[in-house]
Amino acid sequence: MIDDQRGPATRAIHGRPAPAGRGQPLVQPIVSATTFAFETADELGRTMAGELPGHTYSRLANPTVEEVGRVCAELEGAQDGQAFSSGMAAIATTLLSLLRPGDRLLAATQLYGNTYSLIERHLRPFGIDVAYVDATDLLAWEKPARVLYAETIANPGFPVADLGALAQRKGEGLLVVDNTFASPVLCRPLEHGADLVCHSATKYLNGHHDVTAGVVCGSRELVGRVRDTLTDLGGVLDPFPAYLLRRGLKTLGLRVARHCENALVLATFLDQHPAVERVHYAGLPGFPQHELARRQLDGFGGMMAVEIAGGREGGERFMNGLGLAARATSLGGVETVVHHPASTSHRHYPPERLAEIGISPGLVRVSVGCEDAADIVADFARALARL
Ligand code: 4LM
Repeated sequence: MIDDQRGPATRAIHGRPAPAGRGQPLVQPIVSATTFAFETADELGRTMAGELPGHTYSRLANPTVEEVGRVCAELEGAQDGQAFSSGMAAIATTLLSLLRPGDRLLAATQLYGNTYSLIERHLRPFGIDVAYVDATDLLAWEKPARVLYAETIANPGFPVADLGALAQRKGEGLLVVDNTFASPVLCRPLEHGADLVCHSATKYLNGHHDVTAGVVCGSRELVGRVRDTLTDLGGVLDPFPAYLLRRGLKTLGLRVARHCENALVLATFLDQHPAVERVHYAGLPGFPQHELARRQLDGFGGMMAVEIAGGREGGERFMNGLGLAARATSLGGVETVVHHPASTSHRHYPPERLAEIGISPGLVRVSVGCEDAADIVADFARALARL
């Protein structure tokens, strides 16, 4: 962890101090070159070997992409950060760099669907010993494991992982946390004892539903290990989306504050509506882990789920009645979107397992955007009135 007294909005806008010198570009330019030329063959060889500083080939390192890693590291209070071509590339590369056949992976029961299928379809067949435990069952996390893996606010039911308590139970293992739903504005897992933090930067970090990217932050040593694996696997971010992501990051503080404000207004409205059976939102006093969320997060975030009477059919009718909110998968952008986890983001889970982890067939997930709160509420009120 590094000590930086600046607030998250300042860190997101300014990143790490720029190099000294007059006439420096205020924003990071797009360096589209895949390869870099040197005066001598020896210089090229020594730079590639890491003996001299500099760039040689963009799969190994690219200045525009590096800037994203630096800003995210700054936001997470990490020594180092690395950008990837997607959140899944970040997660897969991280887990493959840390685990070997025979190692145990202890993972939370509620995870994004493709993280679950990465574990089941790829890591388990390669000889990783996988066990799932409820994020809230702290005793279960005491089993020795090489890697402990959880999401800060889990997708899609939102149980909040007590990161400090998990860190105390990790023993010799490494705690890896997917911080996508919280964003570093609301939670910095390294402050609670995590070793590595992953993000789907496709969501809040970029924030505009127009870039697919991922990020990993942590100590120089661990991120270096992940970066070595990335060089072999190749899931690198391209400089053009890296530029957009860097631009999106500048408004992260503003956007997350607005997402939180709007979500609390919408959750309070839905919670009192007779057609809504249940609202899952960490900011509501009745949420099972409201106190933990209050302690660990600097805000309750923009994600919630609602259960409407009538199961899957009721949920679909409700979704189809919305006008402002888009029916779309993904989350964390300025536009409000709704989706049905059981048929989209979590379709990889067998139905009985979804039931076990509390994801009902009618659950509708809402990613509350940055529109005017009154317009979002009016849209949901109209859709509920039509049921
Ligand atoms: C979704 N999620 O839920 P890329 N980690 C978390 C996620 O929610 C996601 C990823 C990683 C959704 C996508 C369709 C907690 C994705 C994967 O899509 O590979 O950037 O991130 O709707």
